[in-house]
Amino acid sequence: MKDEGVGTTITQHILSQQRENPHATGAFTTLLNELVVAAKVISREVNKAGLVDILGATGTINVQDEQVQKLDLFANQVIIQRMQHIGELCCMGSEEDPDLIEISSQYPRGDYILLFDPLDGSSNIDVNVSIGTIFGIYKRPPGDKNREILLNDVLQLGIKQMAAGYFIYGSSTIMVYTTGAGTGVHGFTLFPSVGEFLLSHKDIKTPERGKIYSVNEGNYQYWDTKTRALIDHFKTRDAKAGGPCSSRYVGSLVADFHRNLLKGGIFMYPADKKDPKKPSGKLRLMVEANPLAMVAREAGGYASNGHGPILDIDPGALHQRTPLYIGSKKDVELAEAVISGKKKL
Ligand code: AFP
Repeated sequence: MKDEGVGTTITQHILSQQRENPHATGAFTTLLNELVVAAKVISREVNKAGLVDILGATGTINVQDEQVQKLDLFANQVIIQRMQHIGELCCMGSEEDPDLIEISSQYPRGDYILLFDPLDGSSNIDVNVSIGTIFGIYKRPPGDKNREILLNDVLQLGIKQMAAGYFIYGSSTIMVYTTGAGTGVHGFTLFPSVGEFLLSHKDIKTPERGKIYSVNEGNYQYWDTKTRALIDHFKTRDAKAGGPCSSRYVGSLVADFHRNLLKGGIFMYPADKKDPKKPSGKLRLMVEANPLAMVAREAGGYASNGHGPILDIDPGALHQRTPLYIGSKKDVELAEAVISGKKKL
């Protein structure tokens, strides 16, 4: 991978990673390649979303008298349909489906588990703000491969992810992913004219401390005093400590995270009292926090729930929610110290 430069395709990159692993079977390569194809299909559809006024908004009837499918459901279906036939997955889990998604019996099963949020930031679809797909890949626990896969097999610590990443459908379509273990975080941009993702961001490293804080401050009244003090700190931090920070928040986790990854900063979705049913905030551990936490860690950043690493949380449910503090290491460490009560501001 040392000689890789701009122009390296995602397929070349995945294959060269496979060659560096003497135990690789090619299964993982097949899996990632198919995910890339699914993302290209979603990207094409997202790009058409700007034409809603001409073609009919999602959920309505278009000029051909067809029902226009909601984009998040479309993305969900594309991923399920494309991924289940390759024979490398034993099950999937999606933000859109309450239960595990079984692999249809007509296809062979493999050892991998794919968890994903098909279209994160869906409230931004109709207003042309970047949205994305987030994914994390795990291996089923060793043992009898013919045994039916159970929810417990899927509820693994984030640290056990074999790969994680995201696609952003924005001013261009970008894929960022890592296979962990020091292999780095790499970004690939889709060149529509050639239909390929080409290496554009090699070995991304995030700044240790950033100048951006990203949070929905409309929730201020629902936060506890520690959370309020933390956000006030980022706004008023003195220049010597790299402040004051700028506020940037578009409401698509994947887009807010990506910007902060490249520029440095912290994204926060704290616990709040807005909805008694969601005391841990809004974001989902398995399909949002864990994959991005792995990317952040591999890029030199950190992700915490305010008390410890996201990647060490033992999940109790597929759709478990978690507070999330993620981004530049020093900023997230400070957030953790404040929220856990170790440091007073
Ligand atoms: P939607 O997919 O429902 O738009 O939610 C997006 C999201 O899960 C995440 O991408 C954002 O960071 C966060 O929610 C925004 O939530 P608020 O609207 O409460 O700020």
